[in-house]
Amino acid sequence: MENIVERMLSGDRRALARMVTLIENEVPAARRYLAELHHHAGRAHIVGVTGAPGAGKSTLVTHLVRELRRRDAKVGVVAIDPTSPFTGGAILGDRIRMMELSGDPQVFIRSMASRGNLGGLAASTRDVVRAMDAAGYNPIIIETVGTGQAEVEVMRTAQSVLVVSAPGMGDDIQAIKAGILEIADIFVVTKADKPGADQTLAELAMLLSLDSTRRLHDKSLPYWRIPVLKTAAIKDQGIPQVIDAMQQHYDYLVESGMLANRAQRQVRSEIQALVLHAVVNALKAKTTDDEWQKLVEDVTSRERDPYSVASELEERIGLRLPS
Ligand SMILES: Nc1nc2c(ncn2[C@@H]2O[C@H](COP(=O)(O)OP(=O)(O)OP(=O)(O)O)[C@@H](O)[C@H]2O)c(=O)[nH]1
Ligand SMILES: [Mg+2]
Repeated sequence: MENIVERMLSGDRRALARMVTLIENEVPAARRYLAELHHHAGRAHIVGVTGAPGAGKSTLVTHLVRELRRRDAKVGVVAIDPTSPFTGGAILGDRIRMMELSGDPQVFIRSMASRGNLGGLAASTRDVVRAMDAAGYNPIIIETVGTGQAEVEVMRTAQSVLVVSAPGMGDDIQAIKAGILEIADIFVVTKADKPGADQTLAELAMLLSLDSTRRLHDKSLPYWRIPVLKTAAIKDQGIPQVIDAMQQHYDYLVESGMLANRAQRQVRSEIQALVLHAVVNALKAKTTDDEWQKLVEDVTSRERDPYSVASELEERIGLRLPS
């Protein structure tokens, strides 16, 4: 069998699909393949789409992909945990619409379950994006539900983040106030065919004007004014404008040097996370559950202190010389 990496690089979709499965299952060989793929990645524009359950993210993504295909792009989509408990019946229709797109050889769509730990999801998303990027997909869109810590973590992989809200979801604005404003590069008010869209638009514009003073502090840098756009996906309205804004944001990132900056920050934290992961695994391999229990009890009862216990374990995995 020809090398899976070579097959992927020559455009074999089944090889890419298999690679994604290897990544999701955390198969050790995936790491070796990813090391090779890394040298071929770095060309794709990575776009995150996030927002409350049912805000219209998948519908928007489906229409964005169609428009990108009209513009002749080869598009990748990673949908994380698309089975939101909130929208119930909508999910199936949604998936079917996305499946229609996946009949197109220039579109690669993959859903990923948001099981496992926080860091784990962010790491596998990053690796899946790396694989799609190496395979020539550009842009790559990541859809995540909600505004929790896991999603914010996943959104770090994205270079441009679209925050989606629908009219008449008052909680949405609250969620945005609670932190998502920090990561938004573009706002999209979906379902503009419904009443209340203009009010949502006005509320967002208001929030942004309050926030803009903070962003203007460094006058030497080019300034990105966060656009607030509206779409009515079911009427196919507003979609090209969203694609244009994505492209403009990418250009801004390149011109301001932010793209390179972000890439460096990410690489640094990725390497740190890999080392940390190895340390945790080494610790697990060298300590039994009973031992852990005993150590925890000793510290809790104050017979021992956490520092000397940590020193002892560091010695055991070779991080510290015996004292
Ligand atoms: N009227 C109207 N309805 C829309 C529009 N976009 C999406 N919807 C509907 O809103 C519902 C939710 O849309 P989705 O695209 O599944 O939303 P989502 O944010 O991906 O949902 P989750 O992934 O479950 O969080 C569906 O019933 C869509 O048909 C729109 O532009 N106008
Ligand atoms: Mg969805």
